[in-house]
Amino acid sequence: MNRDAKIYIAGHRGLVGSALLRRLQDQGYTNLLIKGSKELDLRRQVEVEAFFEQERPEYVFLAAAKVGGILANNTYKAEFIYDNIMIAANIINAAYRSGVKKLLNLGSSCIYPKFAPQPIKEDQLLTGLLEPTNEPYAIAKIAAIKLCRYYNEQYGTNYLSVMPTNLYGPNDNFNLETSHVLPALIRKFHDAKISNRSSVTLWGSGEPFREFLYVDDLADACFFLMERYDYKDIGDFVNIGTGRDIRIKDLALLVKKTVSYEGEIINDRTKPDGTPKKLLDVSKINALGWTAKTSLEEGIKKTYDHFRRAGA
Ligand code: GFB
Repeated sequence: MNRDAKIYIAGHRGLVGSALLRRLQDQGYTNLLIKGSKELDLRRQVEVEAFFEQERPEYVFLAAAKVGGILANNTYKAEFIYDNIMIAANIINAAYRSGVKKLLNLGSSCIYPKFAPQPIKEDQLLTGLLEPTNEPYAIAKIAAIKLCRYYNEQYGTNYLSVMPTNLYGPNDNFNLETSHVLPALIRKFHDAKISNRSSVTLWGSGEPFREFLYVDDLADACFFLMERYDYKDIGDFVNIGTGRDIRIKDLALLVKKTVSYEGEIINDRTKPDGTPKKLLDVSKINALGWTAKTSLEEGIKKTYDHFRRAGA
């Protein structure tokens, strides 16, 4: 991508989009196209087509989505499936109609079957039933992968898809009802510490395992792929992760230590555990020459520092 190439980052205010924006700005890209959700409703096909017609970006990072943790996914199922299908279908089709050179579509590790053999390889897609708590989101993300694949096959487009593991980092969502586990634990331990509360509640049993990738590492991987590889090199999609996971209850202890909280941890078993384990096989992305750099300890420290500075 030339430094003056016109690059559209869909979802630039979100966790992933803002990390992509940081990375591209750091690399000296000056012609970055960003639109707030108030200015452009990506669920409206006519608005999206008019935007692409008018702006004609050369490259697109499709990081816009309705996202959330296990409770949000399990509560707003219709919104998660509708919004995410519309966003992906509108952007991918408008990219084709306006001649976008290359698009990178952000997926999620929840596309895989609940009980896929671990670590999960890319070829496990659609080999079993999905985790019910995030089936709507997963179906929408699978549809986006297939849209890219079939546009590439029929129209000769060059649309890549990446499947990151659970992400965290600066500018995450720290709302306790809709967030993912890591930002939720940072907020819970921090608030309990400053309010001198005797305990923090952990949802579920704490027994599931999760893999966590620091979001700036994901942005680095997306930039790496967009720069060096085409659809013909990587196929339908590629997993992006660290290759290591941690039990939720041990994650809680790690965040507790980072925040220096002294109180108790109590389990709320009325909340769902979700998938027992979803460790990604990252041999494909590693073979392409990319590996994650940020350790979980370091990433949590950086995220907590940013959280305190931002006064989130
Ligand atoms: O991060 P999380 O909400 O999403 O939950 P998933 C991960 C695990 O952490 C679950 C537990 O077992 C939760 O029960 N957990 C413990 C908590 N305490 C908390 C808490 O305070 N808040 C939250 N949120 N969880 C998501 C999908 O699944 O993974 C999304 O729902 C997306 O669609 C994302 O795919 C990557 O990892 O279970």
